[in-house]
Formats: sequence, structure tokens, C-alpha cells
Amino acid sequence: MKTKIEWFVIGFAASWMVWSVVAYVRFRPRNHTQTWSKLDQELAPEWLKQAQGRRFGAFEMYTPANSSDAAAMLLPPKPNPYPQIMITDENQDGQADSVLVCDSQLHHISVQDKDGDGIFDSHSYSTGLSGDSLTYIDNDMDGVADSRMSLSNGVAVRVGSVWYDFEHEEGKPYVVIDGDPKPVEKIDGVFRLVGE
Ligand SMILES: [Ca+2]
Ligand SMILES: [Ca+2]
Repeated sequence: MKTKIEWFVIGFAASWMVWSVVAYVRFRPRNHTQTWSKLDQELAPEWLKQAQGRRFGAFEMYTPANSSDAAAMLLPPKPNPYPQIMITDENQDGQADSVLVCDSQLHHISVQDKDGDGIFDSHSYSTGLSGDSLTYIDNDMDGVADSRMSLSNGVAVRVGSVWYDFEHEEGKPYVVIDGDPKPVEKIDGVFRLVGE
């Protein structure tokens, strides 16, 4: 005949085993992009194809199966899973490198901490992902975008209040201002006209 304490221990152990199985099935690493649109699948980072998913308050949260990778994705539940928040850890050292927030039109804003000191080094915002969309990047965090990118026109640099698209000669960028070619170089992460 078992005592009450023995029955309690048996019940506790059985509950723990059931909970462990349920948690494993629910949170096991798997491909969370299978039901996504083709475009979303193409844009999804590779780690999402083998990731853990769980509820995080009102959000769904996905994290890499590799726990030393600080990447994460948070999104509200369907039918309107936007805005989405994406944290990246490109070198998988457990230190987040950037945080990006994206809406349903694929407008997005992003901040980067490239050297991992906990201080943002640059930020950007983008008008979408189509050919004529523009991404403005502030590479020195002075509050003013200093380069601009688009799929159709490539990189542009701001001189004063005017944007000039890059041309290239022998791989080196230059811009044409008032008919004159002006070479461009990157100094401390910011594109500038050479000599200015
Ligand atoms: Ca930094
Ligand atoms: Ca700037």
C-alpha cells in the first residue's frame, strides 16, 4: 500500500513527463516557413527553417535551434501578422547585431550595432522591396542619411541636399557633379567625395 507522499511523487513525475512530451512536440525545432508565401520564404533567414517557436505574450516568437545564436523573430498572430520584428546575429556569437521592424508593405526601419558594444552604429529606413524602392542609411548616426540604395539605381551619396548616383570606373565609384566626375571613398563607414 503506497503512502500519500509516494502517490504525490508518482503523480508529480507523471505530470512532468507528460508536460515534457507536450513541450517537446510543441516547441521542437522545425521549418516554420512552410506555410508562408513564396516571397516570404525567399526573404526568411536560413535559421527559420530549423527554429523553435513559442508564444511570447500576444506574439509568436521564433528562435534558432542553435541557442548560441541571438537571432529572433517576433510577429503578431494571423490574420494580420504585422509589424514584424527581426533580430539578427550574423556571426552567431550570442550578441545581437541589428533589429529590424517591417510592416505588411515591406517598409522597414533598422538599427545596427556592428561592433557589439551595445551602442547603435547606423540606422536605415526603406520604402519597400520593389525596384524603385529606396533605402536611406545614416552610417554615422548624426541623424542625416548619408547614402541611399535602390535596386534599380544602386548606391547614391548625398552632397549638400542633393543625391548623386554612383558611376564606376575600374571598380572605383565616382559621381558626376555639374558635369565633372568626382571620386567617392568610404571614410569611417560614410561615403564622401575624395578630398572634401
Ligand atoms: Ca556599436
Ligand atoms: Ca549620417
